[in-house]
Amino acid sequence: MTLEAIANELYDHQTSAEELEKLTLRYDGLSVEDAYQIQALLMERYMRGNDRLIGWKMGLTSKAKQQSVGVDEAIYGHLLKSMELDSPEVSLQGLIHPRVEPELAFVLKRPLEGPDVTPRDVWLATECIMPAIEVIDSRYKNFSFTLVDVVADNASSAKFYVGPQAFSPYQFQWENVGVVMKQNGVVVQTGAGAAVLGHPVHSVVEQVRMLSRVGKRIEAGMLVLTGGITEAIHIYEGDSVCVEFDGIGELNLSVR
Ligand code: 0L1
Ligand code: MG
Repeated sequence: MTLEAIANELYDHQTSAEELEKLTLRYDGLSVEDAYQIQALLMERYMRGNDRLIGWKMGLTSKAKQQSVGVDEAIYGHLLKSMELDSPEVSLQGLIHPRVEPELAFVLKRPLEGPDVTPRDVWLATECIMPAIEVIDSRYKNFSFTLVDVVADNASSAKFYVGPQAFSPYQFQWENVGVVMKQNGVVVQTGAGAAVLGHPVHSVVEQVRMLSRVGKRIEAGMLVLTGGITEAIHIYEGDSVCVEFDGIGELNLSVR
């Protein structure tokens, strides 16, 4: 089986919302580098259609999430235009077993590249920070995977919603911004920006470094979803999810 054939298999399952067995149960010897190549081929397939790359996302950025998958590194994925929700409503159609998590999105005004990027470079290149909700959806049975599987599946990316209000990068100490997530009025998760690699700016640094290993960079105008501030929660038809970001307002997502 070629990496291209595996990417096509994932494409078919992502677009038909049908679960599949883990790749690592079926194909021997896939490396994390192979998995990122599969991810890139998968994204090229979407972009050969009418889609385009609008940003990047970091995943597994909290110690708790890394432990639950048994890894000690964060991962990245591509964000395509088709994943962006233009209103705070998500349809379950086309999704398998979605979960949502609160995130902070960095929006860049200048490109960022290279292995030596620092938080200072990120601040200089950041136009604004916006609260967001990511809808993740693993294509694997029971939402169960290894590092290789989840990287190949574009880091479980499915949909995301970015709130309408942008904030100055200097307005808050983002690691201290608290988050309360409610599902149908009941508090289900709490966290703070520090859950994301100690500070969400480190997530953008890591994203740039990881991309530099494959000769890529983040372009001006793109956004970076920096990683879940809390654990992700399962969502069901009719749910309403409210995420209160301390000092910067709330986002409300309806599930249809
Ligand atoms: O956005 C994320 O943190 C998802 C990373 C992949 C792990 C998962 O699906 O929970
Ligand atoms: Mg995420």
